[in-house]
Amino acid sequence: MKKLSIIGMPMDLGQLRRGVDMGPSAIRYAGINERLHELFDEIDDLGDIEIGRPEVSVDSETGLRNLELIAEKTKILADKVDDVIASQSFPLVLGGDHSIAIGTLAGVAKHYHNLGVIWYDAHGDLNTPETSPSGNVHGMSLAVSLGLGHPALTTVGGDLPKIKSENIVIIGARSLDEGERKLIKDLGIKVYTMHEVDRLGMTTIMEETINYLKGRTDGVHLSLDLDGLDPNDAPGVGTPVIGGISYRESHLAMEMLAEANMITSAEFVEVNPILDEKNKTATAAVALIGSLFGEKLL
Ligand code: B3U
Ligand code: MN
Ligand code: MN
Repeated sequence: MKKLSIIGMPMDLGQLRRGVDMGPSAIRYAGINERLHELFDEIDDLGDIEIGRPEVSVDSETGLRNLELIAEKTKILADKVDDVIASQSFPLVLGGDHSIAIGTLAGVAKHYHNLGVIWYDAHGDLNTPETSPSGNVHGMSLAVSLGLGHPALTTVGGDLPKIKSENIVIIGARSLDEGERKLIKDLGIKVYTMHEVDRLGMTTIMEETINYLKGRTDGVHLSLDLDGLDPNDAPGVGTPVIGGISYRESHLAMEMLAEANMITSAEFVEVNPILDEKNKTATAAVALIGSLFGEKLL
């Protein structure tokens, strides 16, 4: 029996722009249930995790914004994701800014020894409090999952690290900070920047990614930041970066993942309806989710 559980995580505490807390609503409004109902035997929308409207706080020692709150809320998400997997259902998390991945990965990682991660993003999200140019936690979530960063975050949902550097593939990177580049080199993280997207094409990148992860992992999480796409195709994101992956290339990537039958959990993040044009970005997210779960053109 094929079961899907949808978890909304309307958290905008990992960055400064308001509106990304409405991402889950925008994605539901764009018709996620209708799109997926034929692809699963059962779809359970678990609603949104309660975030509230907390005061913005800045950690005096590190300059990190909303540190304690992000730790508290991502822990709740981790437990929910853990429960969903334990009930033999596929967890699909709707963000929210990308700091939510701290919770998603903490929950997923309880079920896999060698969890693979595809990080589809214009950014690396590999900053630490020492290297972050902004103090925004959404630029740190991949590093946190590797066990690097503030202990309040790296210990969310259990021991660290949640993932291993050799099990990560980043796709679509085109805005990497100095410290992130150094970390990528030091840890040997596999990255397909936009240079490789142009040079190799998405077909080769996905074939290589699938082969690479297939041999070494026992589950693969897809963390898709809508800003990985070009801002023409996905304008409703907080930090757009020109020269991104096209809508078509992204569909191809999702279709190839569906064929490979390897994704065991997923999240779609950074949809900001206030910055969007007629819900274009949420609509793109829903279409990509359809392809990821095996929707066919013919
Ligand atoms: N690398 C920058 C900007 C950034 C990261 N993720 C997004 N923007 N979406 C930072 O603040 O860490
Ligand atoms: Mn991101
Ligand atoms: Mn990004």
